[in-house]
Amino acid sequence: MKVSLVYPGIIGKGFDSIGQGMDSGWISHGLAILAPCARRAGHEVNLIDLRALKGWDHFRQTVLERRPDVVAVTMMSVDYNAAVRCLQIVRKVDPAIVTMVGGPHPTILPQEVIDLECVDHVFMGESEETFPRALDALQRGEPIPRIVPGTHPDLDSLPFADHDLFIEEWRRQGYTVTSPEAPFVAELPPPFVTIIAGRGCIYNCSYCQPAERLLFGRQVRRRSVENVLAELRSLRERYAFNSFMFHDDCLTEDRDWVIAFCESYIKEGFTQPFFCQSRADIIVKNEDMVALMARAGLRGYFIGFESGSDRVLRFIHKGTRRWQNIRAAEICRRYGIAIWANYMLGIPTETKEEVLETISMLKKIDPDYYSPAFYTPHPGSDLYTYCMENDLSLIRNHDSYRRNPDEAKIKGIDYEWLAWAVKESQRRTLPNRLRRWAKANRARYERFLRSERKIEEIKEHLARHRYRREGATRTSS
Ligand code: B12
Ligand code: SF4
Repeated sequence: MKVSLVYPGIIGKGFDSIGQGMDSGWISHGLAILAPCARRAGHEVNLIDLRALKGWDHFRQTVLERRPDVVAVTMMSVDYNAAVRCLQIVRKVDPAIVTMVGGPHPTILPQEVIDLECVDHVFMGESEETFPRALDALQRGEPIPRIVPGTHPDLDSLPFADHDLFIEEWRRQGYTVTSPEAPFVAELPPPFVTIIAGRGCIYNCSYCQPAERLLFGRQVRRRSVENVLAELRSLRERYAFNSFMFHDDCLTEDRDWVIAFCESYIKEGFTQPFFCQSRADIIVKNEDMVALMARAGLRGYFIGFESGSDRVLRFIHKGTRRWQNIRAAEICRRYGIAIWANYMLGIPTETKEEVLETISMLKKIDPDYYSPAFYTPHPGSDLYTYCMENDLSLIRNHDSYRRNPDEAKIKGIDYEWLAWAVKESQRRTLPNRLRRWAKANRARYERFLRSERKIEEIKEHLARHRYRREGATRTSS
């Protein structure tokens, strides 16, 4: 079968935006793994990435040129409109093309997608086994169900994510790609790549779960350390990457795995810095693990602090406390680990006083990167159900599933005041500004001292060389 996979993620930066930050500079691991799985079964696969196209006419034209038997689109809730438009265009271009859709949104709300006239088959959950099997069945002319349930494959048996699926398509569309994926912080120099070591999450945050479990099951499955290192070796050979990021929801949840990985990473001679996601409670309970990670190359954690109010943290079932958030930041500072702070404002039931507690917590944490969000009810999460039951959601369009703090999401919340709170949460205190200035300038001063020492060494070396030459000349004369 000739298959065109479609990545519809234009909600962030739009068409023609490759390379612009994480929204438009990162690959989709879902598609990047499904491609080699389908190829392994003998199917021909290409990618259409809307972010690399000029607009809808360009998409139509590309489908006409590629002439696929199957178009398979991935879909987060936020991608719904773009994904559906793709499928409608495909239907018009050639009704004989079989259309498939998978990913988080169809897994969580399959009925919303299967009712669409432009969709033939909906895949739920992980599809490395079911997708090629369905393509095989189609090829043999056998029927496949309209809704295909997922499986939970053994992760070590899967092929590595095919970064080239994306890079080659971006190049084909005229982009010069110097880094496989877009680096996003100063600590991670290009060439930069992302990888995933496992799937699932044991925690129960009510703004997220049970959606994660619907996708990946109740058990967290992690690839073996050796399997992840083998992928890193192959990425090093292919792209000579200088830094990377783990996409795992919470890599540090499995302490033994992390320790084994860090020890092997160091032993193998890898020195590339990396970021990963973690939680405040884990950092506080495992300072020795944090120290080892820093020694191995960890340069930053994404941490979901979410709120500075213990009541709100309890309400969202975060399982962390305000003091842990602040202590975790102190530990990160001790080991030179940058903090990417994820936090939400406008959570249902949250008072202005509680928002102020989040602001005061952030002043203490002083993160390197602020990532504020207006709480957004996502389908498949307990808090979404709570919002629906209490008629709180203002979301009328899938485009609004972005968490960006620029749009009202929940009834009864004073978003004008919250806009002030977002700004205020990112205003550093004077002592923090001074501390950062001193740190930045100490680094600059140390660089100056190092270059001065180097110049002195060169001068000495030249003087010795001249002395030997002149000495030799005098002896021979
Ligand atoms: C990395 C990541 C990102 C990255 C990169 C995304 C990318 N290019 O893929 C960034 C940071 C950019 C990002 C952004 C956002 N993300 Co995000 N992200 C993730 C994360 C942590 C990992 C994704 C991943 O690679 N998973 C591993 C792969 C293997 O799984 P997969 O993609 O689901 O694919 C498998 C199946 O779903 C299925 N499948 C997928 N597609 C298809 C298609 C077909 C045809 C078939 C047959 C099967 C199939 O098979 C695949 C293999 O098993 C997930 C959480 C998670 N653990 O998955 C959240 C997650 C996907 N993100 C989420 C959200 C909400 C967002 C944002 C909206 C947040 C925001 N800023 O507002 C944005 C929107 C991005 C956009 N489109 O503009 C939600 C989605 C929830 C939902 N209902 O849609 C998730 C689930 C996190 C969560 N629990 O809330 N994200
Ligand atoms: S928010 Fe993060 S830690 Fe909480 S359940 Fe979701 S993936 Fe797990």
